[in-house]
Amino acid sequence: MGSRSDWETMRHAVEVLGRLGIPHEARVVSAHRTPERLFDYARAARGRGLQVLIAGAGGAAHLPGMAAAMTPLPVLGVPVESHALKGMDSLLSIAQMPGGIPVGTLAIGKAGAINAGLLAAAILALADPALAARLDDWRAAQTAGVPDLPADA
Ligand code: RP5
Repeated sequence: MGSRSDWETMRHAVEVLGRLGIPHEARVVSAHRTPERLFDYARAARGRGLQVLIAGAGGAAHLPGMAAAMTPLPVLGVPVESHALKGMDSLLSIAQMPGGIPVGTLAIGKAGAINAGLLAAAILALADPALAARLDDWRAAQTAGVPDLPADA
């Protein structure tokens, strides 16, 4: 994530990864304030054995696109809700990548962070049957947890 201030959003991705038993790490890496840290992190990611990057940032959110430019790994972008423009700035700056360097962009805020975790899990599950089974169980539990009625009778 681009800042510690993004953690309140990005912790939801981390919670999903933890719940599904996926090894992960969380780091603050800013495209603007720590560009060399971003370069080092993205360039080393594949060699360190990372398989998917989730990049969350707000405002002029260059982080996911810059990360995607420097690694062949799939990069999932989470637009963090900004104060001034409610995350529309984040969404557009993450989603509107020029053809050639993709960022898989999720929804603004908490829902996007949760879904980034789930989408990362689905990508990893393609080559991990045990994780695929855990993801199936998670989805079945979610389905079972949806009540029929809108309120208690
Ligand atoms: C971005 O600027 C970060 O991703 C964050 O969403 C936003 C504001 O950062 P702070 O000023 O709160 O550190 O780079």
